Parts: sequence; structure tokens; C-alpha cells
Amino acid sequence: MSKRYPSRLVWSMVSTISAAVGTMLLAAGAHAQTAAGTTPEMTAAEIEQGKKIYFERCAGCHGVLRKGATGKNLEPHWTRKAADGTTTEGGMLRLGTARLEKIIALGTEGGMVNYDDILTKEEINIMARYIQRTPDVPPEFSLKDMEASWKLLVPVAERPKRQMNKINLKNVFATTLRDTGKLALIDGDTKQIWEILDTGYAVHISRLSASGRYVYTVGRDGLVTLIDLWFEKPKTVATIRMGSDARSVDTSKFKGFEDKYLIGGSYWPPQYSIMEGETLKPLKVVSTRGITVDGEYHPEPRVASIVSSHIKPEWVVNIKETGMILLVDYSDIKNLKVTTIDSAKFLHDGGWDITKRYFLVAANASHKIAAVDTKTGKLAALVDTKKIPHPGRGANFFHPQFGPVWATGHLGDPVVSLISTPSDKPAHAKFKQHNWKVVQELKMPGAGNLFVKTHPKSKNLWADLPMNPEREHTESVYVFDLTDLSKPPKKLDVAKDSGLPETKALRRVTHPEYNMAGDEVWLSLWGGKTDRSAIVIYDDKTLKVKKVITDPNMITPTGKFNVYNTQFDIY
Ligand code: DHE
Repeated sequence: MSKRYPSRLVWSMVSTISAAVGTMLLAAGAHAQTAAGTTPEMTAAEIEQGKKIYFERCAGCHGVLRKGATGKNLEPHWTRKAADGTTTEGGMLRLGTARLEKIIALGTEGGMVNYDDILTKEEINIMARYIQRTPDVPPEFSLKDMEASWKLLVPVAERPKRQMNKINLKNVFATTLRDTGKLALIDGDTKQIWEILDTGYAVHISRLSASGRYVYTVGRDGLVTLIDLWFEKPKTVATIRMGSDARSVDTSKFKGFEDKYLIGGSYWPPQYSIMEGETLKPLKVVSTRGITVDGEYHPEPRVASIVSSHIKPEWVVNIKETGMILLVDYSDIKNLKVTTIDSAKFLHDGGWDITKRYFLVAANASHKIAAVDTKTGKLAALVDTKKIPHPGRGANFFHPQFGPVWATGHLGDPVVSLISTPSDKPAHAKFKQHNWKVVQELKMPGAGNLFVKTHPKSKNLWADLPMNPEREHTESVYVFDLTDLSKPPKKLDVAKDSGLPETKALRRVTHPEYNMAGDEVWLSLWGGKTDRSAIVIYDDKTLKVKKVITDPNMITPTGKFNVYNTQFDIY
């Protein structure tokens, strides 16, 4: 263990020592007091518990260094009460333990969820005190650390030469079982769970190889898992760790480079890593620390969404805190060329327009969508939108009045925004005047959308509301009729339709995903770890339930990635 993760061992030693010193001071009756205020007392065990909960639950939104991004800045200068008892600094209200406990327990209108049904009262109190301490800094993670963690479980030569099962692989759904750190591979034709495999902690997204044979997943602990669908049952053939916190992966998809490389983006350390696509052998690590679009140094610019270009040997790599979009040219990774495009903060998730030339990404703190032209390598537009756009991958369709549009939902406002996107078709020339403008805002019953979805064969646009505080919205999905967008969306009560007994805690309905044929929509009914969850499948035409997949092992299902739609970026 110490040989494989030397820096981790040092990290745990350092934190143990600092915790021990803290305990000694406190035992002697001393309060750690600084100009910024008084640090509340904590035992070494409480500090360790706070650190664990912070990295598992909070760092994703607030950042490891607590400088803030999707979530607010949580540095001590404003979480601690002032030493002299005053509660303001620079006009801002300082928080202190009691106020922080309330915020953690009940959430905020700014979008922070309530933790009173996830953490105990004691844990909430520990967290309120922990975030008044100076942030703990985890170790770096080098190419050597990656090499030490790399496990090639089945070398390429020992893998099947042809598909050894009779499953229609194109219609398999790679389904995240979030809180168990597992991935369920579900046969989309029979709707049976084909296999459940271990993956990384709180596994996040799945992406497909260009071939459609391999599924790549990434856990929030930075563990990448490579799964081969050609065995009789899906099998993990390689794993590697890229750091201690990560969210994104994609392969090289340009002609001649298909699956030669895999890129993974880390939150901590802030960097991206390039690996061999079929083995995960690590090849290169590139730091993303640097200067933001505002000209300030940022020590933790995390890698958010990544996609593989269809028209060049490049990945589009979106750096959250700097607001920079990188085009990383993988044709010569020894002499890596990177185009750096200024956009806006904080970059998060996004998807292609219908032509797959422009990548549209949410700059959520700026309430903008940035569109990058992957042909010219330049920013095409920065589009002002309503608050906190969160597109997932967005949704493309033809609007009768405005032509091709790309849709995004919003966490912060009750609308789905439609943005006009360019088209080379002569018949579409009349729509050019609308390009890169929000041409319509479809009204939703509340804010808190995470994902929208449609399909080229569908006349519907599906929008979830998992982050809305009202049960009637959280547990439902809303369906717009694309043939008449003046109509309000139809509400489907997914929790009720699942037939499962009601639960005290809210179950979030999230991530609509089409099957390969584009005639059914799969939704996750995401309950607590001990609740019964389900995947509820609707007929896209009749909006009637076709099937409910539920199983004791179907714990906390969230993202679902249809092999064919993910492989070809169909949305
Ligand atoms: Fe995600 C995509 C980051 C919380 C489900 N999420 C993404 C992407 C990023 C991201 C950067 C884009 C990846 C890409 O395309 O390469 N997500 C984050 C966070 O930082 C955040 C806010 C907090 C955290 O601690 O991780 C976060 N995400 C969540 C959830 O709580 C969700 C709802 C449930 C879960 O499984 O964790 C969730 N995120 C998803 C899903 C996608 C995603 C399903 C892929 C959407 C797609 O259709 O491609």
C-alpha cells in the first residue's frame, strides 16, 4: 500500500499529525485563534470524520480548497465568526457554527440540497465546525502514481476475438448505481439486468469506445474502469486511478485514432491524463492550474466535461474555474498542441449541436452557454441565458419558426432555453439571423432541472426536476410536445407510475435516456440507499409506462447511458 500510494500515505500522516497537534492545543484549553476568527474545538477523530465527509459530499461543488464554484466559497475567512465577536467582514455576513449547521441541514435557495436526511445531527455539527478550519490539501498524483495503480486484468491478446454473447449490445444501458459504486449493464431489449460490476466510488459517468465494444466509467475517487462487452458476461479488463477526485472520460474518436487513447479529467489534482484506450496504460499527465479568464491565478482549476471531436483528432476539455476551453490535439501526444479558448466561468457540462461542429457548454456561474467552433478552433458565441444552465448533453431538434435549436434546462430558473444553432443547409439560411440567440424559453413548473433529452425520431422533449424542493416536481418528469411548443408540458408522476410504496424521503426522478430505436424513454427513480429505487420506462408516443425495472440490487440509480446513443452522441 505504501509503495503504491506514497503520497497518500504522507497525506494521511500529515493530517494525523496536524489533527494530533490540534487536539493537544485544544486539550490544553487553547482555541486556535487567528485574525480571521476563532476555530471551533474538534477532536482528532472528528477532524478525520469531517475530512472524509467533506471529500465525499462537499468537495464536488465547493472545491477541495473550498474556493467555491457551483457551491459557495467556504474558506475560514467567511465561515469563522470574527475573533472580536463581530459577524461581518467586507460587508459579508460571517457564519459560525450555528448558522452553518442550519445551512447544511436545510439547504439554501441558491441550490444547495438539504443534508438533514443524509447526515446525522452529530455529523452536521462536525461539518459545521470542520469547514471553519483551514482546508486540508490532498496530495498530488503523478504519472508514477498512475502507473502504480494501473491493473491490466485481461491483456488485449487474451480478450475475445468476436462477441461471445447474443445480447444486442447497441441497446444496452450502462446504469450508474451511485451510492454502491457499481454499474448495472441492462439489456435494453429484454429489460433484464445483464450484469452488475464494481466500479469507482460514487461512480459518475459512462462513455463508449468508438467501436461500441468497451464501456469506460469514472468514479468520484478517480478510478477509471474499462469494461469489455464482448465476453459472455461483461467483464472489467483494466482499471487505473487518475487522482483522488474525477468526473469525466472520453476516447479518441477521429478516423485513424479510434480508441487509441483515453483522456480522463480530474477534479483533484486539477489535471487531465492521457492513457492507452484499450489497456489504460498511462502515457501523460497535464496540469490545468493557471490563470482564469479574469486574469487571476487559480490553484484548483478542475476538469469538467470532455468530448471527442468528430472532425479533428482533438478533445474538447472544459476547465471549470479558469473558464478556458482547451482543444487538445492527440495526433502527437509527445509534442502536445493545445488551443486555449477564453470563455466564462464556471464551465460544467455540455453537448454537441446537431451538426456536431459546435460544442455548447454551460458557464454556470455566469449564466451563459459558451459555444466553441471545433472547425476553426475559436469561440463561436457566449450566449446569455437564465440562471445556472445545466444541459447534461442538451437536446437538438428542428424548431418550426427558428430552425435547428439546442436546448438546455436550468438549475436556477423555471425554464428550458432553446438556442438557435447554425446550419450549412441552403434551406436554413433564413434562420441565420437567430443563430446563438435564445429564441424561446419553455416554461417549467419550477427550477431545479438537471437533464433534458430528445431523439431524432421523437416529437417529444423530456425535462426532469430532481433538484426542485417540492415532492410533486422532484418525483415527476415533464414532456413538451415539439409539434406545439405553446402548450404547457405534460406532467408524468414517475414515483406513482413506478407502483413502489411511498417513501418519507424524496425520490428524485432524473436523467431521461432514449433507447436505440428512439421510441422509449428510461428514467431513474433515485431513492435513498435503503429505499427501493427503480428505472421506469415510458413509451415515447403514448407516454404510458412500458416497464418498471426494480431489484434489491438496483440501489440509487442515476445516469443511464444507452450504448448506441452515447457512442454516436445522439441527443
Ligand atoms: Fe454530474 C455529467 C460534474 C453531481 C449525474 N457531471 C457531469 C459532468 C460533470 C459533472 C463535469 C460532465 C461530464 C462529461 O460530459 O464529460 N456532477 C458534477 C459535479 O461536480 C456535481 C455537481 C457535484 C459532485 O459532487 O459530483 C455533480 N451529477 C451529480 C449528481 O449528483 C448526479 C445528478 C447523480 C450522480 O450520479 O452523481 C450527476 N452528471 C450526472 C450525469 C452526467 C453528469 C448522469 C452525464 C450526463 C449525460 O447525459 O452525459
